[in-house]
Amino acid sequence: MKEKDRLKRKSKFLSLVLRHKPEVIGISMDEQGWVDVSELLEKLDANGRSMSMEELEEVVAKNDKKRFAFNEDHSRIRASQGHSLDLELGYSPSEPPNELYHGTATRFIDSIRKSGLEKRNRHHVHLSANLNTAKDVGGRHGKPVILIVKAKEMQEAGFKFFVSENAVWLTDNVPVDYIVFPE
Ligand code: HQG
Repeated sequence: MKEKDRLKRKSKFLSLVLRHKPEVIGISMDEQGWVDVSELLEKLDANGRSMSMEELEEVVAKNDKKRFAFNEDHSRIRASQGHSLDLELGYSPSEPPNELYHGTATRFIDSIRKSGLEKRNRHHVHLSANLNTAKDVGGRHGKPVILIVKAKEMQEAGFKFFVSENAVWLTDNVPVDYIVFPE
């Protein structure tokens, strides 16, 4: 297997464990999503998914979206965002730029026009300050379309925004009034 594919496979499995289903390897996670690194390595091993500390460091460092973060002394690790588990990540509210972008697929537009942006299976609605990122995110679901979110206006109306450690903007939901749809 190519080096890049090997890392991607490991990263995908880590996403499963750290964002969605820690129970697949029976690991305990605290309420902010952190797990103990030595327990993680042990349990990966026990479940036929062995990884050395060097490999784990490599996955964290080379991951294309910097999805995972260590604590200061690298004794604990967590996913920076993207969870479906009900956690309290502990990010403080931040002041968003005037506009943020949400990439979605054309087939969702009618539904979004009715109910706004919902978090669906995830913990938050994910927004980006960067158009290209939004386009890529939308392309995962079909023909991409970019929605503009009037983030500053939302915040002024009392909605909270958070930025994850890897620069993804997070909010609870986006009502239709704050979305600019393409013509
Ligand atoms: C859509 C990736 C119908 C929403 C990316 C999206 C991101 C609605 C889909 C992160 C809707 C949910 C998240 C409504 C929202 N009606 N469809 N009312 N409201 N939707 O994957 O934002 O690679 O849960 O537009 O980089 O695509 O995992 O969210 O299309 O940051 O690290 O429902 O996932 O990061 O899909 O992606 P997702 P997303 P990772």
